[in-house]
Amino acid sequence: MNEIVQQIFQGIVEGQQDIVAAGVDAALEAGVPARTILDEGMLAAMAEVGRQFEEGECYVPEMMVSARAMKTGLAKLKPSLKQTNVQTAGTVAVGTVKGDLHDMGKNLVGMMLEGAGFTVKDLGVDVSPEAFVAAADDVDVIGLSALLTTTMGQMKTTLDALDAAGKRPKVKVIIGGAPVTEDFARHIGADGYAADASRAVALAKSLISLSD
Ligand code: B12
Repeated sequence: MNEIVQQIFQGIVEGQQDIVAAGVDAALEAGVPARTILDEGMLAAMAEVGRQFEEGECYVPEMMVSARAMKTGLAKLKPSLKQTNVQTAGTVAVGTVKGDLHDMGKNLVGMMLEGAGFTVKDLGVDVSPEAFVAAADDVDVIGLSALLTTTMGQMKTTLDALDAAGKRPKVKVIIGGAPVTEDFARHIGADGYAADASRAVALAKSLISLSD
């Protein structure tokens, strides 16, 4: 791994915002591609934090400082991830479902969609089914994010609410988040699932072109 990328990785695992911010600046300046910084430095570091939490090597406070360091790095990286400015491909509302406060995956998906030319409405975290229903009229696609097995059920509740409000025919619903699978998406009747932000972009594009 590139030395600066290694520093970013370590900075996120140890929750050192300043090191991460300086590392991202230095890596970009040295010509390291934004995708390498994201994949090998930042996402790999969050996966390591998740592993440590699971194995009892770190606890929620450590996870929070790592998350803060990751957010600082993502903010620095955002302009480079969005560089491809093309014309609007459609409008997507993204949100993390009710009861769930994890927002980095959702933010990243939003950023990459924007980079690909979509207009993105960020509904935030802990979003109620009613709020997703209210957003449905103005968008082509709704992206639901869930990181907890206990909140995945909210995805089905949200789909049911959209259905009950008569919005399902006009809006495509895509889902994602660490515990979510393709099978689960099919089971609850979502229009698609993507494992990461790049695939989310490809999925949103394909669903919009299908509905043209
Ligand atoms: C950081 C973190 C936190 C931070 C969140 C900060 C924030 N602002 O987001 C804090 C400390 C607040 C937190 C709290 C909790 N957390 Co937490 N957290 C994590 C951690 C380490 C990383 C998550 C992350 O940001 N990853 C990086 C992002 C970029 O990846 P991602 O979210 O997976 O997103 C990618 C894809 O999934 C996909 N994607 C995501 N969303 C969407 C949406 C769409 C539409 C699409 C198409 C794709 C897509 O694309 C993204 C980009 O590639 C994970 C571990 C892990 N392996 O996931 C645990 C983890 C999710 N947390 C866990 C737990 C248990 C909790 C708590 C319950 C802990 C507690 N006892 O309080 C609380 C719950 C709070 C709540 N109500 O939400 C567990 C969940 C276990 C389970 N099976 O349910 C995990 C898996 C840790 C573990 N290994 O045990 N957490």
